[in-house]
Amino acid sequence: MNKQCKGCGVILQYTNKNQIGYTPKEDAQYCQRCFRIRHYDDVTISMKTGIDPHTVLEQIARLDAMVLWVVDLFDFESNMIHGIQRHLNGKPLIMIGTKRDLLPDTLSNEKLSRFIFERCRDLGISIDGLVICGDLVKNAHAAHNDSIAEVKKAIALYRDERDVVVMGMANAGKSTLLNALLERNDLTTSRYPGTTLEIVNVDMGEYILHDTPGLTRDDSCLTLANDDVLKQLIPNQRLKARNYQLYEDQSLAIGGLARLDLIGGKKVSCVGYFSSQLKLHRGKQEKADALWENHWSELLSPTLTKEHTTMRKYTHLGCGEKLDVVIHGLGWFCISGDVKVIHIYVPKGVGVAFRKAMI
Ligand SMILES: Nc1nc2c(ncn2[C@@H]2O[C@H](COP(=O)(O)OP(=O)(O)OP(=O)(O)O)[C@@H](O)[C@H]2O)c(=O)[nH]1
Ligand SMILES: [Mg+2]
Repeated sequence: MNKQCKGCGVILQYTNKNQIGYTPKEDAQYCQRCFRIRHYDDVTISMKTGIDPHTVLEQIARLDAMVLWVVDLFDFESNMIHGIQRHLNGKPLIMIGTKRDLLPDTLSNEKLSRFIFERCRDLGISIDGLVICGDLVKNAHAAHNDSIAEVKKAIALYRDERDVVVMGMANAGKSTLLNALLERNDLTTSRYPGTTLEIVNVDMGEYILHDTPGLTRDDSCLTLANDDVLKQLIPNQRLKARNYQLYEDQSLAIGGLARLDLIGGKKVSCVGYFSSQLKLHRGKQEKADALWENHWSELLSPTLTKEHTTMRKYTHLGCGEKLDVVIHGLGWFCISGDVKVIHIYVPKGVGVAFRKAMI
């Protein structure tokens, strides 16, 4: 009988070293890829774009289960799945916002919840409940962390004799959440998207808990970046607000990845929320083109591509009370003040969203 890898769900095979599912040992519980991720943090075969999201959604739709929709709070915009309800055949849908520990602790959970419900409403997404979680990697069961207790409460409230399926975008923290619920690190997790490859069924006694492969989107930096750049994009510690007070036209470059121009303001506040491993360069807007031309991929690094890319420009007029300019998979700027025109330049293919501020 076909045996599944306990960590990623792939069917184990013993013949082809270069194909997923390979293990040399017939009695192994994990494939060699999982073994290497778990012991050496080394992904031998990247499956970042190798999983078909439509098939995964169809498999989820067929399950008789309530849904825990895991959403990375740092990468909230690209974790949104428009029309998610359509795919779920009326299953109860609870959003689990993860990685709360990466967001500034000056942001209260109340304010964050308000933001999430409003943003979902604006995007036409309706959820039955919300649990905000964080610090699940090392401190899931620490006395101060009630995340897992809250998730269990939500399961008890909505399960109604059904099973439970955990779904969401790749890298959102689904398998980490399952391990925390299980209190065992059975499922393979990694900092690279595309770790879980097939649905994994975990017997919880009263019900089956299904882990699922993450969905991917083509317009996220997480999908487009190579592994070296990925390491720098994904924050590994709490975000520090990078504050800029601007009194004239200015430009901010996030390495060689993206550029923000703020024009026509006499007093503008701009706060960047990006991984601390990324350098932000601030300068006069009139010199920004030359800086980009002459220093792209050297001073301005990392970059998404090796070639000098044509950047796509998005424009927003004014910023209302407070506006977030979000770059999918990368982070966001929060802008307030009397700015007239905002330009954001991103490599072709990368998505941008403008939203009412989260923080
Ligand atoms: N800071 C922080 N990181 C987390 C948390 N939960 C998960 N992560 C990290 O997020 C990354 C992805 O976690 P996984 O559990 O593998 O994510 P996944 O959703 O199962 O990913 P796929 O299987 O690729 O779809 C790993 O580097 C985790 O350590 C959390 O609560 N806080
Ligand atoms: Mg996973």
